[in-house]
Amino acid sequence: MTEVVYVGLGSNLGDPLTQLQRALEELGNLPLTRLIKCSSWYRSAPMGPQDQPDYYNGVAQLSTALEPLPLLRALQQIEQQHQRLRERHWGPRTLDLDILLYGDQSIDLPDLRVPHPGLYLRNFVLQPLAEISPALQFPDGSRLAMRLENCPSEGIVRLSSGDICGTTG
Ligand code: PH2
Ligand code: MG
Ligand code: MG
Repeated sequence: MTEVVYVGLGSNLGDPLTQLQRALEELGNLPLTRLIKCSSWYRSAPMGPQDQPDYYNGVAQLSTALEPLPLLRALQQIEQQHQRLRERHWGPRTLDLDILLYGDQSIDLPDLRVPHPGLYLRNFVLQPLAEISPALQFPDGSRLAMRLENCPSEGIVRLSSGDICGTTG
């Protein structure tokens, strides 16, 4: 069984755009997984502690036969390859990979909650998501367009335009 999965990418340390671009390649190289679409990159002020650099964020759409927990472990392994250190909650990081949506499943495990619990409050996730899947509906039946309308749009800038995967169609 393959599922369509959305992964949020974020970085604010160590040449963030290079980290993110490399991470996309690594996502595409995961076993049983194909990278389908990616958003533009967005720059935004940090949510949480303000004494850290601005973040760069984007969203990738994957098709995968990895189950949720094996996918989570694989994403954590990629984060480790980027010398990610876990120092403080919402602190700066070289690479953050979050499972945002896994098909239309709701998952509530000690290590993994899907949809991502912060999803509806984060313009740096909803905006790139809307760029690649504007008609998306969440597992609770709510629509992305409605969630976007209810999320503040301040402080976020879209950087590149078009498809950063380097694929067409
Ligand atoms: N991630 C965090 C904490 N704060 N702020 C922005 N703008 N973007 C992020 O990805 C982000 C954040 C923890 O995951
Ligand atoms: Mg995160
Ligand atoms: Mg994370």
